[in-house]
Amino acid sequence: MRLRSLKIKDAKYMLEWMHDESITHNLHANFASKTIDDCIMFIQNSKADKNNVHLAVVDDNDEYMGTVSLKHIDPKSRGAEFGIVVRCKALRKGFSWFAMSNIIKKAFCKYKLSFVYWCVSEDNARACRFYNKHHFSEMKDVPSYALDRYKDVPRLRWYIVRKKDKLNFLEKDAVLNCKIVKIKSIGTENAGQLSFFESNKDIPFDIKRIYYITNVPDGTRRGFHAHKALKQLLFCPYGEIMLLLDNGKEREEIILNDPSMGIVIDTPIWREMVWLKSNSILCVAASEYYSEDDYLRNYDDFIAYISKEGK
Ligand code: T46
Repeated sequence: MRLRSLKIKDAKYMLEWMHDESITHNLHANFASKTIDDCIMFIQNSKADKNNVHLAVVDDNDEYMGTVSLKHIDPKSRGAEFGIVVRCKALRKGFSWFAMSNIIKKAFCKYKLSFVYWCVSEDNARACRFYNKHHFSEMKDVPSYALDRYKDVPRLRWYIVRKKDKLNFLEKDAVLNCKIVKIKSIGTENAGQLSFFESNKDIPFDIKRIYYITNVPDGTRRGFHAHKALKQLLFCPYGEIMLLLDNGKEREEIILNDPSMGIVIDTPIWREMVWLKSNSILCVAASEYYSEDDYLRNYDDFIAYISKEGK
């Protein structure tokens, strides 16, 4: 999937969601009367629009799945309103999160904005769950120019993400030398989410061992070691765990709190894990059978090892 400019060929799929009541019932504007010509005009006008960015989120065959937008870009406050709508067939397939996280990254990196905000009806439980799950903050001091746009709409909840927010998806795609991988996840309405990865496709090694750490009280620290050759994927399917990584020169931390995020550690790196919430689960897929000989459990031995090996 990717984001790209809107194309005229997208118009028929745009019209599809506009006439799909299951999609439009939570939207504030009225789309039922729109025609294919309206869609074509919107796509044409979007190219020269300086105040709004509208992009298509498309699948691997370049088929339009929805529109994601930065609207009412305000050059003074450097803020913009986020908006997204996807077709029915794109629901629960990861398109919404992909489009949202990528356009917010563009807002900060490409368009140099400082914050992005949006609102949703308090009655839209699915959207509120989605935004809360991704740790977006509620916006308390909503600017009057934004409130004015929705003055006739009751029971709105406002969200904001700022450039400086420490949200995982805004971070780099690696911590120290360790790649952050997106674990594929498929949601089922009112029935949870299934996540999966496959050896040598999603992670760069064969899996010989899986282990997981459970029943850990919050505040507990574990780890305090590096591995010489072992490659591992670490992920937290439940709860919140801080992973501290140290390559002998720098230390970096990352919070694992999303079942669809994993960290591949495939070089000798010192690691410590801190349980931020009781009973959080740490799962690990490892490239080798258990061998105590592969551990460097003393920090000085770790430094000596990486110096000797030139790692
Ligand atoms: C790692 C971090 C993320 C086994 O017998 N078999 C195994 O497969 C494993 C992983 C451990 N053990 C034994 C070794 C120790 O006697 O279980 C005991 C607890 O292991 P440890 O103190 O190393 O646990 P953590 O949480 O400090 O570290 C573990 C992994 O050992 C390590 O490889 O990278 O999780």
